[in-house]
Amino acid sequence: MKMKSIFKFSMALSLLAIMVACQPKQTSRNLGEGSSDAASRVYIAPGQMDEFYAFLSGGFSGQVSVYGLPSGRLMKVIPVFSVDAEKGYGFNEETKPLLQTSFGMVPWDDAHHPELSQTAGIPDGRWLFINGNNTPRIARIDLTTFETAEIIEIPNSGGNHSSPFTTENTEYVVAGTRFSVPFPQKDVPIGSFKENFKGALSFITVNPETGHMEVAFQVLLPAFSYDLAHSGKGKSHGWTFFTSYNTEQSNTLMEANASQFDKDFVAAVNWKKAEEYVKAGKAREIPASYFHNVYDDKTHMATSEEKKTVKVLIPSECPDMVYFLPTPKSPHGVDVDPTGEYIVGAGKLSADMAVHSFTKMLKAIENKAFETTIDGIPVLKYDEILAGMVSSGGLGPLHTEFDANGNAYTTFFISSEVVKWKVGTWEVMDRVPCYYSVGHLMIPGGDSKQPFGKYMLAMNKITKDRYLPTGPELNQSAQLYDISGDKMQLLLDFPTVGEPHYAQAIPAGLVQPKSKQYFSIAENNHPHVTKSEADSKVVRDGNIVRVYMTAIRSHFAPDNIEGIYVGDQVYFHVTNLEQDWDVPHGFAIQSSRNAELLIMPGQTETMFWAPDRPGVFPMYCTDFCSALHQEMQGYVRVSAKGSNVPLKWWVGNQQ
Ligand code: K7E
Ligand code: CUA
Repeated sequence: MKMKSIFKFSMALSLLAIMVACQPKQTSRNLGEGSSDAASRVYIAPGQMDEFYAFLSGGFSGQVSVYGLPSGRLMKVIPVFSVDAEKGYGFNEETKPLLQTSFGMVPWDDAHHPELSQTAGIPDGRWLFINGNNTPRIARIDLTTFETAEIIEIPNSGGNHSSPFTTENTEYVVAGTRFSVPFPQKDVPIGSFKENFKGALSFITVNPETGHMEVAFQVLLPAFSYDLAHSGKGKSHGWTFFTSYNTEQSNTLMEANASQFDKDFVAAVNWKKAEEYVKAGKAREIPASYFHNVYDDKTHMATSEEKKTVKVLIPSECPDMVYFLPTPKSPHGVDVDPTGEYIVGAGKLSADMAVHSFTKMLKAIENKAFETTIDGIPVLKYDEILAGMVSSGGLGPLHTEFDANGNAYTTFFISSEVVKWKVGTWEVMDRVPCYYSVGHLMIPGGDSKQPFGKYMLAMNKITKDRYLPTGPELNQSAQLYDISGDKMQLLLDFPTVGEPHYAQAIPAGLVQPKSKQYFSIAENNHPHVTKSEADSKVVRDGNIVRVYMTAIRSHFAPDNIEGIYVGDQVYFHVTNLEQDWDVPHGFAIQSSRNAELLIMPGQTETMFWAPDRPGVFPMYCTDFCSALHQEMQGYVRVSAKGSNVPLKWWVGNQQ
């Protein structure tokens, strides 16, 4: 820490250079790679703010974490698919519906790919989408509140991995199934994979005003594993590209059996054509069950709706809608360069990386240069669509992002490095090691039409000896590189929350001015809101007791309650009356089998409590809100069932 304060002074660099030069080689603290020069470039002085917001997926944590770049400072963890006790997410009554699915409430998921909404192909800072892989879902996070605003379940899918990857104007986010499943889902022998299983690619519309999602249609493809996707841009706007593996259609020992063929496919879906078919009534409306959950900022509640049908397009009935682009070998990522011309398929078992040309693809379609047809889907001739090969010498390519200067950056998992290459000439420009086993990488705006560039973040699966050991489980981590020069330079390591698969980053100025500070109490339409302390009350209806409670620095009203009985079902509807930034109040009561509430200014949240024994139980505010926060407390008296204690509540002397 002492080191850091030195950097406050402008002479820091030369001073440090002298110090290092004067010291013997064996220092107690090795400054490591990049050292002083790198440190100054990621150092954000206390009180200063970062240049970018970065949103990292939490992988199996089910959450999204928000970091500042270049500092790597963690600013928030946004709960999305997993319940989060810190924020009461999925514990309070208001957010529980967000986690509803056709299987009931599913309190966890595996969150992989954050994707910012775009306007004209450029991240616009309105929303962040992310897929839930395990119980197929897509979530939308509102970037004015940094909270999950909506989750939609994806029907007829098993593992929503190639998702959400928005189109140029956020017309759609997409969802391709990683595990093909019986279509429709039913009890069949697993061995009947080839006849009964299918792979659905879903297109989900996003309302340009509200952001609300709706499954517009699904395209039914053969039972392959649809791994990743990216939507076209510029000249390829109107198409979305999905990689596939297991075109062998095996259902066991996949590590060997799904690696037999020389090439698998990139499925190119012309979604504008698909829209025409839907309009022309070509879609089959089939029964389905999936949930659509929306949080409302005025009622401060989420509601769930079950959807019962979905529109499905069958490629054999809809010519010209889907093509297969042969791509070596079990491709993982598929990435489209900023011009929209080049489609990079990262064949993870292939030495070289095939880049397809969109222009050549259109020509091959026009010339009917087809190798064969699978279930009505033409397979284009590989040689006719190939733009070039990137021979990097790297092993295990996974993902590619782009900068604004015509360069691409690809991660190699096995050789644990990022390789920079020139789009168009396919020439390798630079390579840097990652510590270790890099998966995704991210450049701010690096999958958009206009990369913001400057930094590249590598997300590593294995960290081995990079941090102090923490038992058997070691953190995953991110590494920040400066890419503004010819050579990439490692600047910073920082540990992550969960396993980040992908990330997005955006200049702070596109998000920061819209950040909400509090909710208007006047506009609070929660059905159980209490808009002033005078309105606070306790209402009994049979064994259901509703406490209409307010919170303001530094007391609850009421803060004394009597006449609650064992067996009652108590709902604390707590409204935070504050109308100021950064003044949440918390709420907790002894023995509650719930998390706390964390109520933002102007918001109402509800805790359910079922007292199981007589006594007097304390409740208190959990968030240090003022000098008298510790005094923000009260009592609830619980009496035996059938006893005669009257219902009473008060604060101060107004008993
Ligand atoms: Cu995008 Cu990790 Cu889900 Cu590759 S996946 S690493
Ligand atoms: Cu309210 Cu502490």
